[in-house]
Amino acid sequence: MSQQLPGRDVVLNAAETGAVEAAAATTHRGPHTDVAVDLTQFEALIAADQRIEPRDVMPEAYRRSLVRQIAQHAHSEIIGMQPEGAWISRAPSLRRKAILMAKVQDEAGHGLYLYSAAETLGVSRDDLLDQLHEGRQRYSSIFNYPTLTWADMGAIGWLVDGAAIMNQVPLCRCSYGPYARAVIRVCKEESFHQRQGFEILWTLARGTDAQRAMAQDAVDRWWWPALMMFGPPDDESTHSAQSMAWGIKRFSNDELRQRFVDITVPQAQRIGLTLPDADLALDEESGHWRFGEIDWSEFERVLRGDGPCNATRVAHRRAAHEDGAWVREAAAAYAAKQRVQEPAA
Ligand code: FAQ
Repeated sequence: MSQQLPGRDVVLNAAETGAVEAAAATTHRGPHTDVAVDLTQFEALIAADQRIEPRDVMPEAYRRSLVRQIAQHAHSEIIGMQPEGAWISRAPSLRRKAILMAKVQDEAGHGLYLYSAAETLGVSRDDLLDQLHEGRQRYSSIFNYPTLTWADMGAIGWLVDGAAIMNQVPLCRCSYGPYARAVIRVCKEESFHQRQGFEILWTLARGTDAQRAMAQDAVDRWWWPALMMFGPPDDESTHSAQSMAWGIKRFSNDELRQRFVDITVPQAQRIGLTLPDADLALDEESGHWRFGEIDWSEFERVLRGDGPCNATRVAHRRAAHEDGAWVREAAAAYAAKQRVQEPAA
C-alpha cells in the first residue's frame, strides 16, 4: 500500500503510511497557542525522511530545538573568529596572513548563513545576538581556549575545523531544509580550513626543533578540547534522543567523536606529531582507536562560563557589536532610502 502526501512529490511505503496514520490520530497543542496543531504532514515528512520547510506546520518543541542548535552554531562561528583573528597581524608571512584572513572571513560568512537559517523559524538576528551577549545562549566550548602561538592556527584548522566537519557533514541531511542547505556551504569551506591547518602543522613539524616543539605543544593543548566539541557522552546528552527522532541529528555525540579519533590518529602519525593520550590504542577487532577518559569536569567548567577565555570572548563580542552600531544604522537608513526611491509597481 502506498500513499501520496498532499502537495508533495512523495510516495510513502506501507511502513511510512502506518506512521502517517498513527500521527493523524493525534493532534498536538503548541505551548504558545490554544490552537490545536495538526501534525500529520510533519510526522509524514519526517517518516519519509523529507525536508521540513519554513511554510510547514511543525511542533513548537521542534522549532525551539532548532533555534537553540542553529543559534548556538551561528554564535560559535562568530565567536570562533576571535582566537584566530588575534593572529592575523602576527602571521609569519604575507601568504599565511592572506590565508588566515580569508579563513576568519569565511567564519563570519558561516555565521550569516546560519543566522539567516534561524530567522526562517521566526526569530530575529538582533534577538539572538542579545541572547548571546547576555549569556542566555551558548557557543562552542572550544572557543574559550587561548591561542598562544602561531602553531595554534595549525591545530585549530586541523583539529577544530576537522571536528566541526565531522559533526556537520551529517547535518547536511538535517530534516530542516534551510539549516541543511546552509551547512552544505559551511562544510565545503571548512574542508579548506582543515587542510590549511594540517599544512601549517606539517610545515612546522619539518622545521627547526623549536618549530617542531611549538607544533607539538599546540596539539597537546587542543586535542582534548577538540574531543569535547562533540558534546557530553551519549548517556548524558539531554537533546540527542529527540533530535535524532526528528532527523535533526543523524549520529550520536559518541559516534561522531569515535569517527573523529579514527580519522585523526593516522593523520597525526603522518604529520609526525604525538596525540597526548597514553591510552590511545588500535582495537584490531573493531578497527577503532580506543582513547582515554575525557575530563568532563573541565567541559562542565567551561560551559558554566569558567573557561580560560569565556569572559574575554563575550566582552570582546559585546564591544564589537556596540562599535558596529553605526554600520547597522547606516545600512538600515540606506535600505529605507532605497525603498522610498523604488518606483511604484
Ligand atoms: N559547547 O544534549 P546535548 C566550528 C551543550 S562550529 C558548548 O548533547 P546537542 C567552526 C548543549 O548545547 C562549532 N555547549 O546537545 C569553526 C546542551 O546545552 P543545553 C559548533 C555544548 O545539541 C571552526 C548540553 O550541552 N558546531 O567549530 C557543547 O544535542 C574554527 C547538552 O548537550 C555546532 O554548533 C559544546 N561543545 O548536541 C569556527 C554544530 N556540546 O541546551 C571558527 C551544531 C554540548 O541543555 C573557527 N550543533 N553542549 O543548555 C550540534 O551538532 C549539537 O548542538 C552538539 C551538541 C553536537 C554541539
